[in-house]
Amino acid sequence: MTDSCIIIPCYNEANRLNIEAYKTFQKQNKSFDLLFVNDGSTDNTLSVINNLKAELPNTSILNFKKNSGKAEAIRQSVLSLEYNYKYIGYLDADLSTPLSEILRLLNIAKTENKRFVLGSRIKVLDASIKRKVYRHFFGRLVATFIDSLVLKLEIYDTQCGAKIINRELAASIFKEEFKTKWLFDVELLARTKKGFGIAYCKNNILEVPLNQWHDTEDTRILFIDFLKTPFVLIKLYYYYKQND
Ligand SMILES: Nc1nc2c(ncn2[C@@H]2O[C@H](COP(=O)(O)OP(=O)(O)O)[C@@H](O)[C@H]2O)c(=O)[nH]1
Ligand SMILES: [Mg+2]
Repeated sequence: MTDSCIIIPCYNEANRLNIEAYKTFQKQNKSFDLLFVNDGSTDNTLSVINNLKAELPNTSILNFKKNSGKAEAIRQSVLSLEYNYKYIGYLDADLSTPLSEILRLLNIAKTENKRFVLGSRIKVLDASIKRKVYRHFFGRLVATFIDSLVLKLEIYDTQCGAKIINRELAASIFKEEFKTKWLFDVELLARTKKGFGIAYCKNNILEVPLNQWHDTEDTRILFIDFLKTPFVLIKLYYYYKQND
């Protein structure tokens, strides 16, 4: 057991999981534990991750019979973790953010003593950030509203699926059920701000530009959920509104 655990939410990932990438990385770097969470998949994700676990060091599995969505699955996983972890993280199963990058975020959290480290997809010359043009465009539009309407923390990218959070902070911000399905990362930040204040956020949250992020072909997000985004943002605005 290490001092950090990275949660990998999996919903129908049997064909998308890059087994070799997980094997190669985890055998070479035993820097964190991996927790694969199967969230009521209807394909054979469970047997794929069971096979993976048999070959990988520091790996465990949580299996939910019924699908409850990424936010709730990660919440339940965080709440189930042992107290001896210092850091908890999560990462998309398709490795859009590679494992080497989540390790870099973890090391930054440790050396810079930060409690919430966010991977950020900023397209700059020497980074390899590949997102389809329409996803980049809508992603930036939503991100702009998220920060200017809900958070007001000057965060560029809340929606990247790679995060590292100090365990004590995580225990507090994952305690209550989320109000939304796909914007729970925003809720985590809004809860940090509401619970600990803006000065705490400025000192303890760090956004780190990723060197590599590659979109994979398909997505589990339904078009209908995407259409609902403006209404969800308004809901979040009213729910987490503060006098600041
Ligand atoms: N636990 C759980 N994870 C999910 C669910 N839907 C998607 N995910 C996971 O969330 C991550 C991101 O999903 P993806 O479809 O790649 O979303 P995108 O990259 O934002 O388009 C992947 O690890 C998925 O397996 C769900 O219903 N439950
Ligand atoms: Mg993806």
